[in-house]
Amino acid sequence: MKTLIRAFFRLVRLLLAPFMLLWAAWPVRREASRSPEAEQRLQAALEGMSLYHFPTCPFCIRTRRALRRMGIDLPLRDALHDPQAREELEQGGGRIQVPCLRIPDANGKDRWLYESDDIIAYLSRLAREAEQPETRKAA
Ligand SMILES: N[C@@H](CCC(=O)N[C@@H](CS)C(=O)NCC(=O)O)C(=O)O
Repeated sequence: MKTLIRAFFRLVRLLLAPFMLLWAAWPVRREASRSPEAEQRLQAALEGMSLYHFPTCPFCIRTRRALRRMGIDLPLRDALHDPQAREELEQGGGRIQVPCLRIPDANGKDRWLYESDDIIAYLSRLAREAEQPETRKAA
């Protein structure tokens, strides 16, 4: 019975995949562009980060679209098709769940941020702080 249910969901995922990919590729409205100085600060803050994802996972697409909207380009690690990325996610983060943002730590111990809402909020904050560095000092 379990196998049947799993096969059913796999079939549903397969049928939905083209629509999900279309949604993923659909244009987004880009937020106002940053000054070169803010862009430089943002790039410094994003240094070494990567996003672990599945190509057709709705939470991942939502996150990737939010990144495009914010004009943030992060290296993507496909934890569905790339066994090494999957292993890194499981070993580093502790579980296979995507999206997950890998944030390098100065001490060499990475932080693994799960939950699309949290990832989007975290990156929005970095983008905001890059625009207004004084808010970072005040916080
Ligand atoms: N609440 C989470 C949900 C994430 C989620 O359910 N991701 C699914 C893929 S769509 C997952 O990682 N499943 C694990 C697996 O399929 O092994 C979020 O918003 O990020």
